Amino acid sequence: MKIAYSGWCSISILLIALLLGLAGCNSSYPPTDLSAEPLIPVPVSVTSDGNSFQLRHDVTIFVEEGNADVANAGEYLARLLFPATGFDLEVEATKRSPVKGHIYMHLDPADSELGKEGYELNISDSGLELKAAEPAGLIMGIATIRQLLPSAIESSSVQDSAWLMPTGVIRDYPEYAYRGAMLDVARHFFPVEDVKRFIDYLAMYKFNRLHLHLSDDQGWRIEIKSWPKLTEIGSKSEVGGGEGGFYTQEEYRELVAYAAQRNIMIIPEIDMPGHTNAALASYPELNCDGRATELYTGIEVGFSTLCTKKEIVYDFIGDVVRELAVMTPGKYIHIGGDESHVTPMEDYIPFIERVQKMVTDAGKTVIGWDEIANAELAPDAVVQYWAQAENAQKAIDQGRKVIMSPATHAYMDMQYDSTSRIGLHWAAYIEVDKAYDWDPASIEPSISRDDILGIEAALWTETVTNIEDIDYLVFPRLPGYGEIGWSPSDKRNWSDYARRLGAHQNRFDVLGIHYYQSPKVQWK
Ligand code: TNX
Repeated sequence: MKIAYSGWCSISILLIALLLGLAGCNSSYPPTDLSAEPLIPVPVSVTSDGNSFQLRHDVTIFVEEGNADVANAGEYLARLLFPATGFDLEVEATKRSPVKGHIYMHLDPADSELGKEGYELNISDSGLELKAAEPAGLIMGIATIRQLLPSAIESSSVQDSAWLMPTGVIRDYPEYAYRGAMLDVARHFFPVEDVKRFIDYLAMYKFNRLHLHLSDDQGWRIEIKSWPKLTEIGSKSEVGGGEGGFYTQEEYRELVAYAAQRNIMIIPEIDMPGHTNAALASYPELNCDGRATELYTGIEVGFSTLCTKKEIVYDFIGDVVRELAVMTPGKYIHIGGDESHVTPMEDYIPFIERVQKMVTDAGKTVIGWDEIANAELAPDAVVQYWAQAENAQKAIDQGRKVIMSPATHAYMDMQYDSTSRIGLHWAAYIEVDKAYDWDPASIEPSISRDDILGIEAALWTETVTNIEDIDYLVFPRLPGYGEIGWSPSDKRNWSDYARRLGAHQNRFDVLGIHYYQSPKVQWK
């Protein structure tokens, strides 16, 4: 009753307190300190000049004339800004330099420090200039612009906001050329829409590789026209007995194009000679005893193998590799090679050597899990370290580069702690701090900076059935892997990162990401 009596007064006091509180949270409004922005990955250099730039409905995105990639980047930015701002920004080719009050995007190939993916963003109260030595750098710069705008920019519907960003200069380029994430679509199948959403996540944090684990014991997920039963039979299962699924070649190409627009190369993996039960169930002739296996819906590993002594197995792989190569513009094909526990080593080695040759004959570069380093590696083969440092060492001894995916730190299917609702824990529990706080160049004493092509965080999906599950394991660990791959190690530290990550909470909320609310992060 007492509360009702002082009704209006308490409500107004409450409202005022709330408004003050909101203003307090948002202490820097309008935003004027570029160096205080919680950017992930943290840029190489930021200079602040204390003003702000406002994106208005009448801003034009000017793009350097005569370059289709620059024009595409301009269109990409316009499309990204449209849903939340409602501004239908024009993209216009120009020969001139920046126009006052507008956005200008161009290339400066002479600025070689920026490399393939670096960019320079010059924001003043009278305009925004984004330049790069190559088009990919413009896409990376756009990821930064996005984070400099209010979180509401991530909304899919028009928001009432002043689209302000602080002024200054950012010069930024990646530490590692390969910054990847893997999605296992074999243990559980995920439709095209989910994969696109996953690609969107990668684009936000400057990843440039998506490795799709397209085949395993539980399912074959890519249409191969010359071996149709792979999908007629082998795609129709998944862990736990769901209906499975596969991508048609057309859908796969659609994913390739969607990723490419965001500077992400898709790397298809066909895992062999182990992890092949779905193929062995589809085609009896791939088995040594000539009998098809049953489809498999459990989560054991290491029990299946292609019959490495049969010629038809190599006809099969040749066809698969050729079809994959045609639909994959990116340079890599991943041949798996992990956990082939029932393939004797004396069969495994010649098998891997022969399959590498098929991939190079198809004009592609081989990637394989670290076990493949037991074989003689193709001249430019890349080895993905996940478990055994001595295998990585064998690759380094052969003069090859390594992708760092240490299961103890970079496996997003590991539980955060023993209470995590899904996930495995055979390698470790990986809380957000552990996921972030390691350095690729020092985690294994025998693997040094020069040996490393980059990093990849893997999401195996034995326990992951839908996009909510993906979100829960991927967020908030993923941004950290993005930063490890992009930012120089002397710019990175956990406590500063935990603060920046916390500030991304609003973005996760606006995007409807079902993230794990880790107690390690300083949430807003
Ligand atoms: C090991 S990592 C595997 C996968 C499993 C994963 C589960 C690797 C190359 N092989 O087959 O899905 O553990 O964490």
